[in-house]
Amino acid sequence: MSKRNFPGDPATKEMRSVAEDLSIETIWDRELKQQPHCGFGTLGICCKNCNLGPCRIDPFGEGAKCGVCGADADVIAARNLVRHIAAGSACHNDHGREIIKTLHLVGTGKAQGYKINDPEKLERLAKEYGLETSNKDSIKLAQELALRLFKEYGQQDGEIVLPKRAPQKQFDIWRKNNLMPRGIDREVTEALARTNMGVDNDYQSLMMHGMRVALSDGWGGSMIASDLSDILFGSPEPLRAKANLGVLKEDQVNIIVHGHVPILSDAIATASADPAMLKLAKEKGAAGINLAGVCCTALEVLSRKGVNVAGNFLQQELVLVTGAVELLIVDLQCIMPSLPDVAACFHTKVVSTNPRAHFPGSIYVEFHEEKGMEIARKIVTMAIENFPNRDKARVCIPKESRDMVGGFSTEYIFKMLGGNYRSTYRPLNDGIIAGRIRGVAGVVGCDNPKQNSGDSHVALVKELIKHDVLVVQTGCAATACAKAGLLTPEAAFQYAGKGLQEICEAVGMPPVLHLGPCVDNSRILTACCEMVKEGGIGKSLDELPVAGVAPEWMSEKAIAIGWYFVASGALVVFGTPFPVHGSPNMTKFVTQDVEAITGGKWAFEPDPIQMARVVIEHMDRKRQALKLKPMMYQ
Ligand code: BF8
Repeated sequence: MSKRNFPGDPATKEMRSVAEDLSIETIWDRELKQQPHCGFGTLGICCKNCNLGPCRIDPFGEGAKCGVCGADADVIAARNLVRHIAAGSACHNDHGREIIKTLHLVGTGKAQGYKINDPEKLERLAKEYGLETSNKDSIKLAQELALRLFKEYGQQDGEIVLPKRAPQKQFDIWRKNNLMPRGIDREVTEALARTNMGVDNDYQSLMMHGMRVALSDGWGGSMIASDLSDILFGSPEPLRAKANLGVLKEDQVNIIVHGHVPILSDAIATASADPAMLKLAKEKGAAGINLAGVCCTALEVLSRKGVNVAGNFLQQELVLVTGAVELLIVDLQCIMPSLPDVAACFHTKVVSTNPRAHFPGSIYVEFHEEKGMEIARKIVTMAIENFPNRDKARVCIPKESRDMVGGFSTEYIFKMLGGNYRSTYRPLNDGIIAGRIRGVAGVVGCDNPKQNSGDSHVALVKELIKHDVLVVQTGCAATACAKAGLLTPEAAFQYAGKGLQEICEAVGMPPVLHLGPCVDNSRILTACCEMVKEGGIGKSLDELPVAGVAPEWMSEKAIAIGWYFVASGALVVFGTPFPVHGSPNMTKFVTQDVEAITGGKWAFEPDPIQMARVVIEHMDRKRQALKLKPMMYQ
């Protein structure tokens, strides 16, 4: 193994060295070539929305203070930011749309290999949407609910339904400030229209709409995606698995699922366990079929099927550098265009599957739910048949993988805290009231070579749990901490403060709860609603001692998520700012002024220990405002 001092976990370090020795370019090499990153882009003050430009604002000297059309730094930064929010929300909302489509196909008997796995949740959701549920079987209800949800996507006026889950005070804030999403697709479309040259030229008005777009994601598309995924693929319950590149197996056919939408990965998981497939694998000389995942789709099949996680965002190329992957199957989102080039250095096949996401150099096998199992078996067969092509001499699988527990959900937290007979959030609220738990922090988002390649998450989360902050996680941040062993009950004894430790011990839970992929950030919203409902720690989300942090964010989806939390009353801390600092007014709006509107606001802090400080101080302020007891052990 190399002695080169790369950041990241041990398996990442090892495989980066291997990649370097093989002259395989990875994200870290490309990041270096981009330095220094464009200053105007970083500050958010370049505009290419029309052909009068591209324009840029001089933030320091005597140069241009507005673009050719007259837009100043405030308008340019706001327009750019709203477009980021719209793009991120569109990704989540489109993900939700895909799952509604599957629900509809199940409801019309056309989806091969899919069924209703959680009929009670289906009924609950149908009732929330005002559907008559009595005397209807799940299939009929699935069809009706799918049509109702499609309608909400295309709705032009009124309000979407799920914000009703929020506490009344929050709901009233959204109504009073005209922040309530009217339809899911409508808000994204309007964002693109408003940010055209010469439409909305007021940065505050633009940002108000940006928040409405983000809310249509968090309380709309993402929440629908999470609920329907539970209904179709099963509501998660905690299960043990492993995380990091060491989950690959030298003697088995290794198949990696990568992307986001669980429709495909669920079918691949079923096909990989098919006895006929296993028999074929043995005939080809393999001891079995090993399915593992990368990025959020990994976390979908982890949460429901206990499939191991091979890696997070930054490790997607390194998985291939092991030389042990027969087939990488991708759908969409967060998939590096470089993957077919890395795969071409080995025998690995890359199969792309979604008509929205094409990858030159990959084999395209279009996925349709109507023939889901048939296509999944075809892809798994391609992987098995590729096993004899593996060059064993080039295989290098790091040993490193860590035990983890995944599969927590808003509903399971009820059961876990209260037991089967007295499902309740009471012990969590009591823990906060008594000063055993300081508050709850969502540590979420991507890993980024600009930051510390995953190390920031680990340092931040250790610091938070040491100060009795219960941490909930999703996405690549969760994988980063899983790789450091923080997602096990045992981690409480090693890293948590005494108060949090006592709660973890009593309940038998880890100090860091894995809530799933990024769309499941909506579970954090609903868990916060349950905390308010349980009583004693405030009447709305902005009164709770909670915060969201994304130390290494990179995706526009992260901006959308952060904004739906801020619009829902939370403090959100990003490791690096999104591009607004070229506009002092926008910077003030996002870090201060917005608080008077929604109760939430942004902070930016690169150092993980300082980041924890910002969160802890915020929680202490909220605790003081609620007149809660001082922390029990600090
Ligand atoms: O949606 S955490 S790198 S994989 S954007 Fe992407 Fe970021 Fe990972 Fe999932 Ni979320």
